Amino acid sequence: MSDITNHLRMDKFPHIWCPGCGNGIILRSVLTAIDKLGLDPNNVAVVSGIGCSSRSAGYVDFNTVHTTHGRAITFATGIKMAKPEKTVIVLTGDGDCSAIGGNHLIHAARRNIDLTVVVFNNSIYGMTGGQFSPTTPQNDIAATSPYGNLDNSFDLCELTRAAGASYVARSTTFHATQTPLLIQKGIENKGFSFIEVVTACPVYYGRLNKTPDAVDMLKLQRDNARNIKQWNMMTDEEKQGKFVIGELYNKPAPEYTEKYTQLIEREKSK
Ligand SMILES: Cc1ncc(C[n+]2csc(CCOP(=O)(O)OP(=O)(O)O)c2C)c(N)n1
Ligand code: SF4
Repeated sequence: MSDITNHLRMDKFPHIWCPGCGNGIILRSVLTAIDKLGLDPNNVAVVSGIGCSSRSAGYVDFNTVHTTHGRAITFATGIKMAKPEKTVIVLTGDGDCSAIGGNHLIHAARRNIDLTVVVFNNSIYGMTGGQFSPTTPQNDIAATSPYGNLDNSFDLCELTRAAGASYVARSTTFHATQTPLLIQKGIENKGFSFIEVVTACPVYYGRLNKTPDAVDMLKLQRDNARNIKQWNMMTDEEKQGKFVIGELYNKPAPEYTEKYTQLIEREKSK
């Protein structure tokens, strides 16, 4: 295995992330997965939107596009359609991909287009100062819900699975050794792969919700995550306050750019 720092643009450092932020752990997992697969960096495109998490695309030495807030998946779709041979990876935040970008997320999943989407789910808008996002748990505090969030939150894995993703997984920044393997399998899947990584924003989410310490936030991930095998044997009562991690769905299905190429070939041959 080579040194993954070879994939970093060191001239872009120091990074913008706060001490204790989980984003670096996730970026390392992405680079480890790419490295394990031995992908040629020239054949990898990394696309992001806007947010603390989305800043990742600027730090990695592949073909990269740091796009507009919420539109990472649309740019990635265009890249994949034009260059189906490329490995296209989207690095996005929960706000970026499921609020303003929620429409693009479900339709990319519905098409089963060959993208690997890694969402850095810190349950809040970090970059803009702690507004609630579609994954902020109900009753939690955010800058825009000082008396508690009224909204139900999205389970992003269930959402993308229902929309048509062929590979769905969840991990946390505490489970840092498991995450690269799940991303690796997502990249290998020929279709829409969605990997949610639960992460910590101690500065906004943590501070507003009585867990300002980054280590305490990691301990919560450790204590509340249950592996899929264990999860499947738990009662509904035991599942309260817990969440499932691991490979949640993996069922190959016809992929969009392949179907598109076949359609062109078929029409040309007429
Ligand atoms: C069209 C548009 N709307 C709003 C914004 C402001 N904005 C920038 S980042 C962001 C939220 C980021 O949250 P998330 O995607 O969860 O990423 P995080 O910063 O938490 O990693 C918002 C609302 C913007 N840049 N562009
Ligand atoms: S504001 Fe939160 S998400 Fe953004 S860099 Fe700081 S800790 Fe990370």
